Amino acid sequence: MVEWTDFERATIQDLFSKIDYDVVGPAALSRCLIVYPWTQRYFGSFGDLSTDNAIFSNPKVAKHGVVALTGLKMALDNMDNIKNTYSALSVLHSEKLHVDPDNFRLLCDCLTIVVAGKMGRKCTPEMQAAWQKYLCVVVSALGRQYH
Ligand code: HNI
Repeated sequence: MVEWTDFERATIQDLFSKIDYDVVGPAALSRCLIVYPWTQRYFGSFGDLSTDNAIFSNPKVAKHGVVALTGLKMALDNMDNIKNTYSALSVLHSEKLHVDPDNFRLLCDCLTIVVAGKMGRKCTPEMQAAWQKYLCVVVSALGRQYH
């Protein structure tokens, strides 16, 4: 089981409480689809992803950005049981969606850039370390059902 300090728990809670899901979720997923265009291959049913503007204004991308960000927050209420929290989503992404698990980290990195961009200098190295640890643990849990 992953150990969390009080500072880490409080920092992650605080960061999530300051996130505007409807802005940050779509921005992170759009960024991922633009910077790592091969991630578009999983979203063939989402319509036009042919240009940066098409991605930014695609309502399905926006909606799914919020879904993924909400999914990332699931662990917040289950910090001592993160592996089990993601077992169903891990099976879904591996067995049904066939998403290469390397992509989880790419999306999380895009999310970190968006969050850090919004926070500016308020984001300290210690806060970023706690956030990064949380995302790493979630990514590991999401990749757990792959074989
Ligand atoms: Ni992901 C569906 C959570 C990364 C491709 N994804 C979901 C759902 C959640 C979710 C929640 C909805 C499940 C349901 O309907 O039961 N995804 C997450 C989380 C991450 C993540 C927490 C964290 C990194 N997903 C990714 C990545 C990709 C991805 C990196 C591809 C590059 N996900 C998908 C696809 C779907 C999906 C594709 C189905 C979308 C749809 O609506 O058809």
